[in-house]
Amino acid sequence: MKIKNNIILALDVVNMYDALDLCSKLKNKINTVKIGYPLTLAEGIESIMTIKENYEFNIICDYKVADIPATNSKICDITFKAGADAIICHGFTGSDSVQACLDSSKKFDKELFLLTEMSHPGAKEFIQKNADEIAEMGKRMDIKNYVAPSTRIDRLSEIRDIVGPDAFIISPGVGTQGGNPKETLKYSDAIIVGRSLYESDDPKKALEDILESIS
Ligand code: OMP
Repeated sequence: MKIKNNIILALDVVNMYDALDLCSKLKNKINTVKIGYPLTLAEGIESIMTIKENYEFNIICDYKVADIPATNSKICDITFKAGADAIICHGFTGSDSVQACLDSSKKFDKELFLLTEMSHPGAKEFIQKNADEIAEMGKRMDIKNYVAPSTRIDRLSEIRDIVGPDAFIISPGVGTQGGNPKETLKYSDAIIVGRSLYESDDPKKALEDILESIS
C-alpha cells in the first residue's frame, strides 16, 4: 500500500456528511483513510464504498478483529467483500485467530495489519507485556504489516527491531495522544492521525502543519 505523505487519516467521525467533508478538505494531501467502529456502526459497512466512490482512497478497516478463528474469518471476509483494502487484527488472541485473518486477506488479495502494542496508557497493564511476542509471532507467520504506538518511541523502536526493516509499520497516537510525528517516522512508515485533524477548526491547515513538521 502506497501511503501519500506517510499520513493516514483516522476517520472517527460519526456521520457520513462529516466524513465526506473531511475527505474533501484533505484529499490533495492524503490517499489513505482508516475507518473504525464509530463510522461503521453509525453509517453501516457501506461507508467503505461510499468513500471509495467519492475518493480514490485506500481504506484500512480498523475493526481490531479479536475472536476465534471461525468468527475472524467471517468478519474479514465481509469487510473485504465490502471493499476494504486492509483490515487490522489483534494479536493477543493467538496465532490460529490471526491466521484466519491472514488467510482471508490472501483470499481477497488484500492486506492484514497486526496490532502489537497499543498507544494508550492502559496498554501497559496487559498488552505491553506480550507485545514483543505478538510481534515475533507476526514475523514467524510472515506478516508484512504492523500497528505499533507513536506514544512510546522506545517500544516502537523495539518492535521495529523485532519485525525488521522490511516490515511496514503504521503508528497511531500522534498529536492528541502525545506522539511526535517526526520522531515516530524514524521507526514507522506512516502515522495515523485522527482528532488533531477532525477536531481542528481548520483541518487543512492542521494537516499542513504536520506535513511541515515532518518534512
Ligand atoms: P487520534 O488519537 O484521535 O489521533 O486517533 C487515533 C486512532 O488510532 C483511533 O482511530 C484509534 O482507534 C486508533 N488506534 C490507537 O489510537 N491506538 C492503538 O493502539 C491502535 C489504534 C489503531 O489500531 O488504529
